[in-house]
Amino acid sequence: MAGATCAHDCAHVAAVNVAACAHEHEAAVNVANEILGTCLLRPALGTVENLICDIPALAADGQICCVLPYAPPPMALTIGIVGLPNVGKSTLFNALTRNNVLAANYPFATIEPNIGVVPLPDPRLDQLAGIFGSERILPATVSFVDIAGIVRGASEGEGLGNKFLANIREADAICQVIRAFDDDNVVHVDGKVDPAGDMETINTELVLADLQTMERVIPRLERDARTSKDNQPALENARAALAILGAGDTLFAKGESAGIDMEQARALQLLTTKPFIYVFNLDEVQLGDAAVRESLATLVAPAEAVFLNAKLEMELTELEAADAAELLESVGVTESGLDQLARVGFDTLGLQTYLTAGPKEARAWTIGKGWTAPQAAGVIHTDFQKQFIKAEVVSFAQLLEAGSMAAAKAKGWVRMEGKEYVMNDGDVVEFRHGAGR
Ligand SMILES: Nc1nc2c(ncn2[C@@H]2O[C@H](COP(=O)(O)OP(=O)(O)OP(=O)(O)O)[C@@H](O)[C@H]2O)c(=O)[nH]1
Ligand SMILES: [Mg+2]
Repeated sequence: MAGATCAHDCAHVAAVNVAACAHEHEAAVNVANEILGTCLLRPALGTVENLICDIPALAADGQICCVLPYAPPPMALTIGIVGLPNVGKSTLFNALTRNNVLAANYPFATIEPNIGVVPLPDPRLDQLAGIFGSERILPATVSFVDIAGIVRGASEGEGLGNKFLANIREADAICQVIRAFDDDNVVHVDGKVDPAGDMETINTELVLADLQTMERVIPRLERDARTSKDNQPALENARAALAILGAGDTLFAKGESAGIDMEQARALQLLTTKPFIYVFNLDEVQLGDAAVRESLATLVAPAEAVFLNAKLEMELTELEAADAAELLESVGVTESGLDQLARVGFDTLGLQTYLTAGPKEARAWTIGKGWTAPQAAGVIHTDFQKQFIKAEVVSFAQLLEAGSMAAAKAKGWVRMEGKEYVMNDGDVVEFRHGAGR
């Protein structure tokens, strides 16, 4: 599946694959190291360890050949885009990633997945680069994976079937695109625009895909449980998850309240354990209509809803920032689709960013909410975490108010924090560590 983004010789990746399959861990690491200088297997996989761990799984799904130019930071938010055919997934993908993959007025225009890495908009970075005179800016990134449309009966082989769902198995969140726009010229696979019905169809197919996974997983867990009593809880957890899926519910919606160990369920590669973000593709009139937005939001609550017009988003990419903002405002919207998706994605997944800056670069790093300073340092380099000493921290707002690091220090706003420090969004940090000494 080497697509338009494939920038590297896939034979290398196949070599890693072969080595990994032969359990020659060291050989695989060597080959991976060789190729990692210039490329990555997937944007979500930042380290050699991850690459190696995921190779057997990726190989099993035939995903091994998708190579992207190396660039992303170690932790990037990856969002998989799903929905019925012809609802605007690829149009949205193109708008988000400023790409030009086929978006066409017929079902199943997309067959192979498209992967795009997008810098996360963060106006703080420009200001930070100004303060430090940084040569370049490195924003955090969000990756989007655009896949083929799913139809009712996909689990039974209808349309393109559901095998391609494996392409979003690595995604952190699932973004479901739902058509609400009316346009007689754009075919709807079920003959009518019906947001609630479409969501039901997609949710059902995702649940059925998980039930198929369970058919493979449960017998294995049963065998494990017979071998050792210690494995019994894992089997029971899977059975409880199976009961939820069997009732037609997603694990994201019902798992936690039913006492499911979601970490364990996630490890079983069940798609519906992932957080869902719902994107309604509205026309311009609907977009400005609060009543329409509210009625759609109630369909998905408590999950978050994003409202946008995919075609308009596409037009926005061709405009200067000020003109784009003006056009959005003219239809009653204050935030672009990318801004909304990134914000909701970060919220849903409990992510935040912290900042580093110097003369070379001003950079944003993605971490979880509640992470400590050493954990945050580990995102830059695992050695920084292992040999963490202290973190010099100032909030972005205070640094901006002071105007320089020296002025912020003079005001006593720059703090020396230790191992227990819990990071805040927008902390500007310099880590002291013993690595490389
Ligand atoms: N009127 C209108 N048409 C749209 C909008 N978004 C997408 N379309 C049109 O809908 C058709 C399908 O768009 P795609 O982006 O290819 O849809 P998709 O969901 O990727 O479809 P598959 O790849 O077939 O699953 C194209 O002709 C688009 O121009 C929208 O917001 N309004
Ligand atoms: Mg498409």
